[in-house]
Amino acid sequence: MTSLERHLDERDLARSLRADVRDGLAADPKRLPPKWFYDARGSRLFEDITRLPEYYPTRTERSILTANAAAVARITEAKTLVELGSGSSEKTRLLLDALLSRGTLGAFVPLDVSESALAEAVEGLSVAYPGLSITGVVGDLTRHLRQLPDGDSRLVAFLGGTLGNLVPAERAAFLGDLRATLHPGEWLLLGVDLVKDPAVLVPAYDDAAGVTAEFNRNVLHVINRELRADFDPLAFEHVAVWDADREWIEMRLRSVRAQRVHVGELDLTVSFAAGEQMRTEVSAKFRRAGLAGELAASGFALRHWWTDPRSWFGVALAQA
Ligand code: AVJ
Repeated sequence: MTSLERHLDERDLARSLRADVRDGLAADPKRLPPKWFYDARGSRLFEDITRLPEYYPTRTERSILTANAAAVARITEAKTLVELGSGSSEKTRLLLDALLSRGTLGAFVPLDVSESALAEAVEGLSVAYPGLSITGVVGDLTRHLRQLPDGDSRLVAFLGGTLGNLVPAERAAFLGDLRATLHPGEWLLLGVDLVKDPAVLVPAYDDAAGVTAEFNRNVLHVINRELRADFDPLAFEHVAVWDADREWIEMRLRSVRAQRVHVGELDLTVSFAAGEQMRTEVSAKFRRAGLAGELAASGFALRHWWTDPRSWFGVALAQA
């Protein structure tokens, strides 16, 4: 029992990439949104990142979910699991297994922008969970939440710390939208990376093997291919900095020399000064109290909070 609902196609994606690149390269300072890292190569590089010794979030969140998935199932008794930005199905399986043991679950609804990644995940899960109704939704989590299938007793999982890719105003809009699609009493399971010593944070985004640097530069390969641009990725250096005031990691690309880049599809030429830095990602880090406040402002009540022994990562269970 599987199906796919499409709210996005190649033309929508191409249109939004063009708009993001046009706006981002015209901004001062220049910026590109992190969602364009994830073509097939970028998704593979991100999978590699999750296994790096310095990148603690994935394995830390997994340990928290392993310890608490049964509690999530007992508390929520969810009939439908919705997963936003579904990604690695390993964590999904922890939740599916717990909800199936509890006996409440009937349906799984993964939402992702990548139709190929989604189709693959749906295929794999339909074999492992033959009795489950699975509806993949191809969509953008900042635009298509309202199109999620209606239901009762839904649990929406948004894991991995991806909420941190949104700046505060975007988070408020996203959480407000999500709250508006849920009925009172339905649940949100949110995984967030926590504020900690920059000596731990910075290497997680600037690993010794250079995988994150390659991931960061991948956005230039994507733009070259999709928009007929001529970025020389090796003329840009990876930068990761901790912004202590805003409590986020910022990834940037630094132009090693003065250079001009042409973007054929946009009929656009842009100049970079030597040393100029372009922001490619914000990865915000949270504190329990701050997150509880953001949730409350959007109409969610924080009901449970789980963390690891070092308090490096947090998993929040909130109720609409
Ligand atoms: C997938 C957004 C959670 O911010 O840690 C990993 C992406 N960027 N290394 C994160 C990422 C650099 C990751 N998220």
